[in-house]
Amino acid sequence: MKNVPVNNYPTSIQLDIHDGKFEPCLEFEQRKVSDLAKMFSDKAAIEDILRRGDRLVYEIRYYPFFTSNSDMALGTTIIFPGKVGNEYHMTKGHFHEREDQPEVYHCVQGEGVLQMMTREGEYVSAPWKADTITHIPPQFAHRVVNTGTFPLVFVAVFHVAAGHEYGPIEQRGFRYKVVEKDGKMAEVSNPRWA
Ligand code: PAN
Ligand code: ZN
Repeated sequence: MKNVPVNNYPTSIQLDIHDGKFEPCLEFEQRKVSDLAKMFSDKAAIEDILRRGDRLVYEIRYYPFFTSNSDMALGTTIIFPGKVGNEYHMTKGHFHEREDQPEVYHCVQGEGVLQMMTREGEYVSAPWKADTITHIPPQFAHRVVNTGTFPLVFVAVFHVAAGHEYGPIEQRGFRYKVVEKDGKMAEVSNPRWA
């Protein structure tokens, strides 16, 4: 993270739980269907969306609390409702590069699923609704899926030094995919793990 001031004093920020916004926001990122082309499995659905001009899936806002000797950070993510094929909108998902770095996620609005998985493929999913808080141990990759019809907003607390590793999830995804089936949310086996 660039241009982040060091501040050795306590800091408070005010969050809008409806859209995950806060001021000042030190880093802002948007991820579109094109950025998640390796994550969603229905390639024809992706091409169709891209032909019509791409689509925003989620936004991330970061506030790193850098002091002289610590790097705790806050991130808020808003995942807009929608599907690519039958797969619900979701974050890319990643492992932390450092094996001693856990994370806490707090869902402040919406409903969905937090998927977690070790490198060996041990899979745990947590059903999510407003005010579900989940501790993600260091060895678990993590991805949030919005299965509702409203934006899902969550707050993440982590150390910047944790680092993000996206490669393994880009290559194989999680063991299960979260899809709409017969009008309902379902977790179905991911063929890339067969
Ligand atoms: C979060 C995530 C954020 C976006 O801040 O980075 O929700 O998800 P992806 O990074 O998977 O696109 C976090 O887990 N930080 O460690
Ligand atoms: Zn993380």
